[in-house]
Amino acid sequence: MPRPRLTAIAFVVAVAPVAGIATPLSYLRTYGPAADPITTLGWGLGLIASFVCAIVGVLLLAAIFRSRPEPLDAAGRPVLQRDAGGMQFVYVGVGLSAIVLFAATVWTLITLSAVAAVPNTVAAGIHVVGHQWWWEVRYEGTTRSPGFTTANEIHVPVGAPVRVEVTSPDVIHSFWVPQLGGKLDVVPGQRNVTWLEAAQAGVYQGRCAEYCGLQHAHMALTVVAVPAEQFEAWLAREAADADAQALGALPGAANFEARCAACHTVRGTTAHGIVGPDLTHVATRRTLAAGTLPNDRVNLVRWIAAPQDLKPGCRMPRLGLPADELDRVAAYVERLH
Ligand code: HEC
Ligand SMILES: [Cu+2]
Repeated sequence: MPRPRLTAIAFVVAVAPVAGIATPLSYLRTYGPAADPITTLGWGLGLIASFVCAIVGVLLLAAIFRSRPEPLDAAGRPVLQRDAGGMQFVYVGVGLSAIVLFAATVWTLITLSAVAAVPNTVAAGIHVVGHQWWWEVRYEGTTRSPGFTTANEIHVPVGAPVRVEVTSPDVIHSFWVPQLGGKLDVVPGQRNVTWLEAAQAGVYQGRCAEYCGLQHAHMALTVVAVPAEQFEAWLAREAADADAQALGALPGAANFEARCAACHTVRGTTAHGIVGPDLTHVATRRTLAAGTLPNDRVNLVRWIAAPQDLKPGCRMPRLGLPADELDRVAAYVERLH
């Protein structure tokens, strides 16, 4: 093998694990009390397992290479040894393994109980519905803000727990934001509950973690953690209806109503569809179609023109809009902030 390639491989082997910790989907470094105990446990069990492997390896090598003089009888012939002893090592080994495994079990149970129970007071309650292949996100109403529905992007206040309840109308999905919490299966006919808490402001990545059909790989979600005041402001903005009057005056309003309203809701207008994501404030989201595309004008036009090219099999059909209508509808959607 040529030298540069060897160097490259060595580099990847050495750097990948370190770089891996820094990737947004890595669970090797987490950012909050719903996830940290799991990470600590993971590293702990990993270290224990490595240590045990090392000890066993060393003992094995010692047994292989240790030379013992073969016992001979008076005439110089090898003596057949029936029982050379050594069972005590087996007892000691089994005993030590049992202690280590028992300790690991207890540690696991303690970790589970630390992360499983939702804290008594939470800053918000969210109901997440896993659809093929996007996330509907319903914020429960509070005394400060009425409930509302959005999609694919969850906002949370920094340093406060948020309760997350998950359901599915179609197949099994799994809700996973590795850096903020454990995985939770999303099972039709079942309400499962977990929680998230971000200790630091930031944007965290989530994924569907249970294969759920063709576009499973394009079923991402984003969690945006911001200081409490910013979170309250976001809640108020998202809970507000769209400005129906301003929207109604846009040239694309009638086209949207005719082509899109059967599947999409824009609160405040006559669009009440529930097949696809609520679009009331879609222009404020970072991505389109569950992380498939960054949300900008070019991608919005591409998406509306040909969702089946960008996310084949998704539940938004190719609508075949003529170019001028496409432009008007895109301009309308862009105003949904
Ligand atoms: C038959 C139902 C249906 C129709 C009609 C429809 N959509 Fe969709 N739309 C969906 C579904 C389902 C999704 C989610 C796709 C996914 O991410 O898998 C979606 C996603 C979207 C998204 C991305 C939303 C987000 O939160 O990321 C936009 C924007 C959008 N549609 C705009 C439109 C516009 C504009 C029209 C009319 C020209 C339209 N849709 C017509 C079903 C529909
Ligand atoms: Cu999935």
